[in-house]
Amino acid sequence: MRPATDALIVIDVQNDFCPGGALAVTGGDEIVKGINALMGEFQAVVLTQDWHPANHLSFADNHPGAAPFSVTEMPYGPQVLWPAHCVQGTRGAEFHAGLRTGPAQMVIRKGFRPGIDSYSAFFENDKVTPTGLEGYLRSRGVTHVTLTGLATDFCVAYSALDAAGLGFGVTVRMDLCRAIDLDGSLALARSRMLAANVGLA
Ligand code: VGL
Ligand code: ZN
Repeated sequence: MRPATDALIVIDVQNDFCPGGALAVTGGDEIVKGINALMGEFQAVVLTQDWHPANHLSFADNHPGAAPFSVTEMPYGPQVLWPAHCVQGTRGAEFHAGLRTGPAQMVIRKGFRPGIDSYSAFFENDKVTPTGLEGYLRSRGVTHVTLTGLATDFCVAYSALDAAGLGFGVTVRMDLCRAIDLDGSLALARSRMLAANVGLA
């Protein structure tokens, strides 16, 4: 068992990010067994859930004429326009059926405001609106986070970088993550994480 100061954060292991889903990540379902096993080592386990309203502005469908995976400018900066995914209350937004959810004490939902996306489990994409996860972890005495889940180059990497910026020790279990890899995004995420002193295990 790891010390209570080390929390496992499982990012977005949801149907829409698994094969057959609306924004499927190659091999997204391959990591479920390993994550389930890892949960047994941690006293603090948090799951995150991408949780968008149908009118979310990160969806290409909500920008007439825009192609999925194109980039638009939002008030807070550039934003990839995704296929609609993880819509609140739909099957696609549910956790993968094989994921153990019982060991988690906390489920944090993000991306629920129509006008702003939230890749990170800590801050929305404007980099200032908090999700509340930092306060939850600090009040439990957590000083280190271990990250797994989907997708390596978006929600996992943004969460890792924010956690490091907040002063947490951070390890990303790369073997228990899978990437979207859009235009070199995986290589970029990897180098940014290394530069931020995130441990890639
Ligand atoms: C994610 C794109 C859009 C992720 C979420 O979980 O990495 N990526 N929404
Ligand atoms: Zn999303």
